[in-house]
Order: sequence, then C-alpha cells, then structure tokens
Amino acid sequence: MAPTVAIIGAGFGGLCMGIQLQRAGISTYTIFEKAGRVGGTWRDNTYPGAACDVPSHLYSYSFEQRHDWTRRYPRQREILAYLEHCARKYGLRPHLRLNTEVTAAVFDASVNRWRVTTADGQEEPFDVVVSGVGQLNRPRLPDFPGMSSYEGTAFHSARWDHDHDLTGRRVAVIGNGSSAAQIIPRVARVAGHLDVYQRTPNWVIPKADGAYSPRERLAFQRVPLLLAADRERIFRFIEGLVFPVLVGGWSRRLIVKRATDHLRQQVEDPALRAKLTPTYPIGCRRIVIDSDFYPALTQPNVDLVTEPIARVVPHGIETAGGTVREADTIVYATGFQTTDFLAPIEITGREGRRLHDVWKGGAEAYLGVAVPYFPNLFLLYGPNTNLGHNSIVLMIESQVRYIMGCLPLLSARGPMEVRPAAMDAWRRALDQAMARTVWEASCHSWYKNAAGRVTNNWPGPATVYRRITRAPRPGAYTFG
Ligand code: N01
Repeated sequence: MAPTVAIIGAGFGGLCMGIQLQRAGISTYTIFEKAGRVGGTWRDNTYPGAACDVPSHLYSYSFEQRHDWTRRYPRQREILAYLEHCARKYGLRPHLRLNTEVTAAVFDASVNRWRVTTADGQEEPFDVVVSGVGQLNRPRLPDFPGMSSYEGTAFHSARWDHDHDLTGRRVAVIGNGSSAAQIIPRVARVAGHLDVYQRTPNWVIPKADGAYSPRERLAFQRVPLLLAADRERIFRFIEGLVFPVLVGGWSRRLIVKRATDHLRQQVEDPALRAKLTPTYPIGCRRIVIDSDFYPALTQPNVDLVTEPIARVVPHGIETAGGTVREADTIVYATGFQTTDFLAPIEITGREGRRLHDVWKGGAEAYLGVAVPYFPNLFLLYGPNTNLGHNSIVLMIESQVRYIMGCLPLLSARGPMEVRPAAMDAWRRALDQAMARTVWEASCHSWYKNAAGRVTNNWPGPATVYRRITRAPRPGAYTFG
C-alpha cells in the first residue's frame, strides 16, 4: 500500500512533490497550505517590480517547460500563473488543503506514524511528512525604537499594501537587497520624494532582461530542442561562470569588473558611487542583479541615506546624527527570518526530541533533507541547500527525486531514519567545502545564523548536489 504523505506548503517545493507523487500514481497525499492560494513566495511578494533574477527558461520545472515566457527574466505574475497552471495540469487541486496551517507534527513511535495538527485543532495521521515551507517565507521586521509610534503607513515588502497609493508621497525604503533593488525604481517613478536607507552596499551586476519576440516564442514552440538547448546553455553558463566566484575561482575578477563598470557607467557622482561601493568580497552576500536600481538612485527626488537609523518617530525616521527625515510611508524591505527553518511549526520526533531544540546551534540536515531522530520526515529547500548562483528549482527537483526514491524503501522496510554517523560525515564534508567559499569571509548575510554559521547555502555546484542526491543510500539509514 502506498504511504500517506503530508506535504506542508504549496510553493515550488510542495507542488513539485505533489506532482511527482501524482505522476507515480500515488494519490494518498495532502498538501497543506496556510494561505488561500498556491505559489509560496511568488504569491506573497507582489511588490511593484517583483521579478526573478534567474532566467525564465531555467526558473521552471524540467518536466514542465514553457515556450511562451514573455520575457527573458520572469515577472512575479507570470511565475505565479505558471505555478497555478502546474497545480491544475497535474491534478493537484483535490489534494490541496488551502487556508490550513500546520502547527505541529509529532512522531508516534507506537504506530510509526506522524500526527499532523492544523491551526483549527484537527489531527490527522500520516506515514511521511515533507516540508516545503522554504527559507524565505517569514518577513523580518527590524526592532527600531519608536516603530509603534509611527503615524504613517508602514508595511513589509512581502506584504505590500496595494490600497496605499504612493503617488506624490514621501516614502522611506529601508534596505537595499534584491527586493529593495526592484522596488526602488518603481517607487522613485511616482513618489514625491524617496529616501533609501542603506546599511551595507551590495555588489550589483546588470540584468540582461527583455521581452521575447513572438518569433522567438514561436521558434521555442516549434522546435522544443531549441528550448531545451537554451535551458541547458543558461544552466552551464551560470554554473561555469558564477559558481567559481563563490570559491574565489577564475571568474571572480571578471564579475568584479562587470560590477564596477556597471556602477561607473550608471552613477556619475563620485560621492554617491563611493557610498555604493562594497568593501567585502563579491558573492559573500547575495549579488543583486538589476539594471534599474542605480539609475533610480540618481533621480533628483531620491536620496541614499547611509547614516544609521536611530529610531522611528511619528512622522519619519531619525538617524544617528539626530536628523529627522520626514516620511509618510515606510517600506521595510528588510528581508526574511531565514535561519529559523520550519518555525513556527512544532516538530517532535522520536524520544520526544523537538526539532527546534536539536537545531539550537544551527539548522542542519543530511543532504539538506533528513534529520536523525525524525523518521520519515523529509525537507525540501532545507538547511544548506540554497544557492548563491543558480536556480533553486533545480535543487528542489533533486530533493523530490530523492524522496521519491525513499518511498519504496520505507514502504518495504518501515520508517527510515538517517543514522547520526551519516549526519556527522555529512557535516564534516559540508564544513570542508564551506571553508573554501567566500561566505566564510567577514560579511554578515541572511545565509548565516547569529553565531556566524552558514546554515542556508549549499557550498558546491548544483551539478554535484544533483549527483549525490540521485538515489538514497540505504546504509545511511536505519529502518523499522
Ligand atoms: O532581503 P535581504 P530581500 N537596519 O535580506 C536591510 C530572494 N529574492 O528581501 O544588508 C537597516 O537581502 C539589510 O541591510 P544589511 C533573494 O535570494 C530573490 O531583499 O543587512 N537595514 C538589507 O539591505 C534575496 O537574497 C529575488 O546591512 C536593515 C535589507 O534590509 C532574498 O530573497 C527577488 C535592517 C534586507 O535584504 C532576500 O532579499 C527578491 C536594520 N535593522 C528577493 N534589517 C529574485 O529575483 C535589515 N536591513 C529571485
């Protein structure tokens, strides 16, 4: 009999898991989604300018490629439509439980099953739990003094208030990461004045975006090989050129030059340029890929503020020097709570072990997928599987394939649990590979936890991850 599977989250990961179960003829699964719609991060991030910085032909499932992406880099709306299309096409709808938040999952060793609890207090047993909640799903707000005294309108970039018209307003955007870089040009166009609060400058390289012409799209439709070849070309290009940057390899100087040329070409004012010049090695934090960010900062209605924020006051923001800059709107483009994997779900494994206790020193999982003492629990986009250079969809597909390979094993031999020795060996290998990366340099980023451990990123090429997750190695697990 097929195992019953609870999938948490209906973003790229959860949907991929559902699709592969469906394709394998397994219909004993439920996808729990706390929101009213599928799409994950692409449902939540609707801010103006929201788009992906991985090319369209690569930022999609390998088994569901689209010839008719309208642009080289997909915009949020098109990605969300793509995910909804996938859910429909592969028949996931009857398995989706929307508006249903999973709050806890407890492994009951007496029956070898997980008891999954949802926010409405319902409990349901499952053989297997697959988490597809991702790494960028919980907005992080700063804790500036006075935030609650603010009398204007404030919201996080991932909770955009579309009813609040920014035309003519005095807006403050806090942050300058990938989200802010996309938001700022759009806001600058309509706001009366925009203050951009930057704490750390980012390396920025141009985005070779543009619309596909109808002829190009027709060619991709008529000649599927062309589409497959383009996908492969993009993959190899990123893997071959960008990955080496992360390990101080051959292309580092090339990318540094690309970024410094980009800054010089787009920003004439030497004082502004100096403020925008990073002092840490390229790649240590996520490289911003955008061609509109710098030009927006040179607009007469835009100021780049680099003085630290001291507090929020009722009508604006006070900086460390005591200057109050008026703002009737604050956009917190301040990122996500990335290192608290699976929070706030309470996961309790064998012997009453709580996942959040086990991960107190930093989240970790064998292959980013399995954790000792948590039998039949699998993670998608788990610890150390984020990429600093390529499409995360590739990683998710590798993980789903791996989990699909686990299902016959656990069906035949009982619940599978990764051995602590396998976890230790994995940790050692990871540490060794991590030591070669630029993330170990002294920059802060969302890749690291408070103790400075890189808990989010995979330190190798995506091809290597694909290879080592091709199939589960039964020797790494105990069964029954
Ligand atoms: O978040 P971030 P994001 N005081 O964490 C600043 C993906 N993504 O939403 O750099 C002052 O990168 C913070 O300052 P600092 C992508 O993986 C992908 O922009 O920490 N400032 C920083 O500037 C990306 O990496 C796409 O010094 C504070 C900003 O807020 C990830 O999402 C598009 C502060 C946060 O930047 C997150 O990007 C968009 C404080 N107290 C996003 N706290 C694609 O195209 C925070 N900041 C696929």
